[in-house]
Amino acid sequence: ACPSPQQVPAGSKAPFFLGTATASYQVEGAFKEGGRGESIWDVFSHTPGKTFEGQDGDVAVDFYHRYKDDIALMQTLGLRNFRFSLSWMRILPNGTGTVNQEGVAFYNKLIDTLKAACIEPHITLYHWDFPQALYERYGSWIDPRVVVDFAAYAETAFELFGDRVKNWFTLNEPESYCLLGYGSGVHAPGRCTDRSRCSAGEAGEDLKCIYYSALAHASAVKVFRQLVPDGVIAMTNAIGMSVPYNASSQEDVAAAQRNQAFNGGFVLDPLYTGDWGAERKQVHGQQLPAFTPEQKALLLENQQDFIALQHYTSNYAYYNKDKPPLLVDTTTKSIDGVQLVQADSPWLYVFPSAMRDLLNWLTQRYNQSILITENGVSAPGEYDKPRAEVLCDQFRVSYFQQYISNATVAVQQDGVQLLGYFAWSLLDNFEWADGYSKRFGTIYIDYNSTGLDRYYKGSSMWLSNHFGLTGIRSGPVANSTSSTGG
Ligand code: PNW
Repeated sequence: ACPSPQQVPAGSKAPFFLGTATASYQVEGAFKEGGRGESIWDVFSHTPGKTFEGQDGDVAVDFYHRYKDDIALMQTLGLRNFRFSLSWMRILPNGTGTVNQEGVAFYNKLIDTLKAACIEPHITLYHWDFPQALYERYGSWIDPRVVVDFAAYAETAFELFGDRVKNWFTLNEPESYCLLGYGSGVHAPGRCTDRSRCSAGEAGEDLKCIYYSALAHASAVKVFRQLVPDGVIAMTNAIGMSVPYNASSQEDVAAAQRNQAFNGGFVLDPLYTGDWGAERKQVHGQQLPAFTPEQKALLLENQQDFIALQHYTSNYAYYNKDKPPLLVDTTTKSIDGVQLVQADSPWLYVFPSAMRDLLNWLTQRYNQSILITENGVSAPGEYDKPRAEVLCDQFRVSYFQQYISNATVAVQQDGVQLLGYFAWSLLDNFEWADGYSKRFGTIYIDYNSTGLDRYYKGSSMWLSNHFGLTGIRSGPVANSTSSTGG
């Protein structure tokens, strides 16, 4: 028997457990194997001009074939928790209908190998790879049929794996896939109103997407309570913190609070109140699809077990008298003129103290415990640098060290209830529109080697040490053909 994977080991410097995370399209590859159906990300990445250098997830980091080796790497680091997502199209190639037994067999092997290694599986049902067959029928998250189809897929997954897997997530970051996939069009399915940039779409689809995502989530939670009564479930949400630019300005403080409620409450307000937040109503008005009394009841009666927070970056917010109050300006330069350090990804600035502020804001607004399901960084220049330099990823170590210590202070001094922490990501992987040019992994992939060889970066060893995990090998060691080591 395995000791509890969520118990904090003696010697840990953090009062919460550690895991690492991945997502199906970003790591699996094997896009035409095992009876897998097509997804919107296959189509999008194969469309010229959509991703960095036209890169795609056809092979990705070949996790589909190499998962045993990767589990062995996790074991060596002492990792006891692993979050991954199911490819909807491996289980239901057309999104609905007949179950593909080969896809089920793959996830059964993955789950059973993890369990044998005393690593707890945490499953995300949907991490952005929507079945193309359903997209062609009704356009995915902008149509009510998605609520029924997602709940049916969720039911299938709970029935198949719920006997062994007790930790579940419904949808990964609706605020990301709705705004990027239906607002700006830079992610699949590439819809937006600007026809010069997108092939399809109309105004308001990003809001419809959030609306149907919230309803699909609640419908899946409802099924979950019947089928996996001893499990826990949540949606994951990408949330940053708006910090007042000038803390002694009442106007900046108020502007930052409005911006925080507007962004941080976008999806969580509907989940916890059954309705849009006041800030959203003010800004979007009639564009917001209204929740009916039945839908409100569905949301309120099927609440998640905790907040699953994905946090990478934050900014300063300030009052601008020339703008409507809810269109708040932000900056990455402090009032003292200090510029926040930029990661390799242009949207990601390092702002560690905002982690503590955010955990407190969420606790005050929703009074829930929190699980950090993603936190991580791409380090400047990692794409081009020689391997030896990338492995010595002091930038990422420093990021983790500062963010985790701020989370630790939030627990120990502010009373935030933090359940655990998943670093993004276990492995370098397909970073969506950025292709392989951004490396979020704590384990390096040599994309030039035929075996897609893995190497520990310093950050994986730092995490293992910080959480008191090095040397822990509680389970039977999985068969490994891996020759990588650190
Ligand atoms: C996450 N932000 O999305 C996704 O869940 C991962 O699949 C992805 O690889 C990872 O971030 C790194 O990009 C986010 O702007 C994208 O704060 C953007 C933000 C947050 C999360």
